[in-house]
Amino acid sequence: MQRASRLAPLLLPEPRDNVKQSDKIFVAGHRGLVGSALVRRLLALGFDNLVLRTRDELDLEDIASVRAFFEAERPNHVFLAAARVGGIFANNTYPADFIHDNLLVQISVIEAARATNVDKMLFLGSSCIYPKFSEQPIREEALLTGELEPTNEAYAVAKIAGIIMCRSYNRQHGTRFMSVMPTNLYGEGDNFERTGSHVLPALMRRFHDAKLAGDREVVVWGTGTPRREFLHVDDMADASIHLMRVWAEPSPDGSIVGGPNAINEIVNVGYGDDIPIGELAKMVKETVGYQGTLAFDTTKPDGTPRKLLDSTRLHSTGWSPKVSLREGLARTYAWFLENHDEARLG
Ligand code: GFB
Repeated sequence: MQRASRLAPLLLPEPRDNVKQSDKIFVAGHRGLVGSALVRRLLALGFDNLVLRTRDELDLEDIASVRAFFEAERPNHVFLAAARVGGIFANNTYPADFIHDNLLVQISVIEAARATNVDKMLFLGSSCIYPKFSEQPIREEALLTGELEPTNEAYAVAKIAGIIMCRSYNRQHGTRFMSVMPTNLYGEGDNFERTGSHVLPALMRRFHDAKLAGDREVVVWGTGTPRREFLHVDDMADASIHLMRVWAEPSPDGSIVGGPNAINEIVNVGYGDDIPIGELAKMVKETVGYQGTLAFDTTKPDGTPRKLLDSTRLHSTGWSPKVSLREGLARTYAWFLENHDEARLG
């Protein structure tokens, strides 16, 4: 596959006004971890002309319903934050669901956005769709240069298809559909169920339950040696809105931020450093106040050994993260305690 930087656009997107506070913005997946943070941040920034639909109100996998919704609402901009997501166990156990559901949502929303002339759309990829053994830190150019991590190959192929679909629509139809690649996200509104969740909320739930039950030991999956980078979801939301407003837009000197082909260039959104899972487990243990010991179940998969992102491209636009892991863990646990019943406990 040709690199986006060498892919000359067939049609150049028309420069349009930037994102205005009066513009209508559709946040697809607004009740999820990223979607709910996007709504909080957009409202805080005065973007209050939001159109939101729950899963019961709009089935994003239903192509005809999504098209009818876009025809009726005609949003100016879209954050495509809806997806079937999960941790290593969920991805490894339900690959058909991950590829089927994510492809359908992407096809429905991307095509409807084109057909109704959405000004700009931001699509969410993920750091786990880079090759398993990418050179660290991972640059955007690494996409599609090597074997994928087997445990989440189905999800990765679906997300890569979404990125290529956005690029293809931009080239053929002159749309402005951009893709960002977030690292592992966590925070208020996360999924805390025992097996299908990501590592950070899964461990927080496990230490919490063990503390209440007086268990002497908590099991951590794998060897604890893989390293992960964690970005708080409020930073992710702020970076996404920042990029939607500046990336591939004219800068004061008249150049296009990110270069003439920026709309087709993915942008990594990372925190900037990573830690071993074993270290994370100790930090979560301290946050929860659990006094017992850790044990590692090496029958469980480790997954990708490391996936630290190179976020130079994002930092070149003047953005940097604000929430440290220590602070983010404290905020997440406080939210969990206040919202224990609804924290998607499975
Ligand atoms: O967040 P996670 O499940 O997914 O992290 P990935 C998995 C790592 O944490 C592995 C270890 O090394 C696990 O062995 N781990 C330890 C645990 N204890 C636990 C636990 O209780 N639960 C979980 N889930 N892991 C995901 C992709 O990869 O990254 C998704 O599978 C998504 O598609 C996400 O893209 C961002 O970070 O390995």
